[in-house]
Amino acid sequence: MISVIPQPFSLTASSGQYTFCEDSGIQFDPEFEDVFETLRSELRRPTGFEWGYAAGNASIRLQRDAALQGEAYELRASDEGVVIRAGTAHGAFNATRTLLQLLPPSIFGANCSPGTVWSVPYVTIKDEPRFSWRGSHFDVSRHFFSKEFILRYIDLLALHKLSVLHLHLTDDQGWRMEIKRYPRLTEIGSRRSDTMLQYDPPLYSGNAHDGFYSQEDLCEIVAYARRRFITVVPEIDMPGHVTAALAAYPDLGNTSSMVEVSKDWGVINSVLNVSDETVTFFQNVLDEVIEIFPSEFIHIGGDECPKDEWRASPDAQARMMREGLESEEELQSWFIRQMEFHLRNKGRRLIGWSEILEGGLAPVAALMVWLGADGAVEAVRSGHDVVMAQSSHLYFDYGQDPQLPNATSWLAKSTLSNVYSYNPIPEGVSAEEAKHVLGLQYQVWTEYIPTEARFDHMVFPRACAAAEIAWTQADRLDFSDFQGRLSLHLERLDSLGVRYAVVG
Ligand code: TNX
Repeated sequence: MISVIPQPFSLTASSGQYTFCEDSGIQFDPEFEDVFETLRSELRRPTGFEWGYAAGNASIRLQRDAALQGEAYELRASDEGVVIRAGTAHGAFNATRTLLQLLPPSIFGANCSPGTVWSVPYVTIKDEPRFSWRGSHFDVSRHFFSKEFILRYIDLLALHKLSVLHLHLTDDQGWRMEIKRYPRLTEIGSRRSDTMLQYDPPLYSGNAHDGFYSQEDLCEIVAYARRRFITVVPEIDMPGHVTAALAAYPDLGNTSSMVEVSKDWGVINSVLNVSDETVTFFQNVLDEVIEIFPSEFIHIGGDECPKDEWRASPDAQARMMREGLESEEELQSWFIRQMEFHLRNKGRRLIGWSEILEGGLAPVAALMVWLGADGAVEAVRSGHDVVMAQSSHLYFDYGQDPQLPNATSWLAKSTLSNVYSYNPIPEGVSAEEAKHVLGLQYQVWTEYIPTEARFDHMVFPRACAAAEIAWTQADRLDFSDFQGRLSLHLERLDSLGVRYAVVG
């Protein structure tokens, strides 16, 4: 059985298979040298073969074909071996992800499997993605995860041809990125005294929780991802979800009362003040973020910012007067625009959650839609790009087993078929407007995901479904066919040591 996830654009199989042997070599276009190196190291360990460069008679050929654009590739396996053609290294890399899935699942094993017949079926595949933004969000604030775990996750994303890792680096419960100019952000902000285990009735772990990434760690993550054609999009959440920053630098807040790095979940009332100093502080933070992360988009959060403090603050009210703003929602937009302007000056684009639409969207900002699709429709109609990330289908902190009660207090469920059925093009949007839908991503909020095993369980296999709907053309999507392919794919995840959920 041929099982490729995500399903390629077209795949034609014929009878027969090509078998690799000890002498199998790889030939590659010089532009694809990095792709060759990565593939070689992946093939070596499980097969025990060398996979050296072969000038003639190679078993795998990575050829450049300028007619193929962007991420597109073609892969043909026949009695002459495997020929991969692509116009870019990204396309060639995508092809190698498919090639690995044509081999026996033990190709993903950590150990050498002598005696395995390393063959691929004769097949012709032409492939290209439906969307360019095929993402996973990862909340490393609510729980800290090690750099090594993130690197492993990047390989898993690449295997599924995902293209974006959105790191949610800051929130009320922890600031996880080293900022050289403001060391207290991590000295104070990366540590909380306790962790909520259950919302109602409240129950706590009794243990402190901490951790952060040095700038060096983050550079390593970015470089590792880049080699696998994954863009890391950093998020610094503001002007709400900032309790960790306020604990470190109380002057950023609206009141004189001290706050602690939060041990509770939910929406917290303490938010940033709107002084010039606070705006500058966060612009300075973004400057360090830009240095580390080369992504076009920089995420500034913008979600769930309660307005009570601004309503009560004479300074905030004075700012509204001065700037001619009529509501606190407009004040939030004003704050976001300060960041947008700053990022634009540095050649970057701002992206933020649904709520940044509320008081008017900054000119070139893009919207990450987690709430209703109305926001997406409004944004695309006014010429803004959107990334679809709706909680109705793409929140992987939600339970996935229809039989089990929700482990979390959040109400919704998101089963595998629910994820697969998600339509990222909002209803009523024209074909022209739909071009502003860059793609989709699933979110992994980690309030109730304290361990790596739990992470695997919540993310897989739903990530496989999300990857398919982001990559594969809508008319090729078929849930029962997907389930058939998934059964073999799970053997690959077994080889990789992924502790996926077994549901139903
Ligand atoms: C809402 S989505 C949030 C997060 C929570 C999540 C839990 C969004 C932009 N904000 O802060 O972690 O719900 O499902």
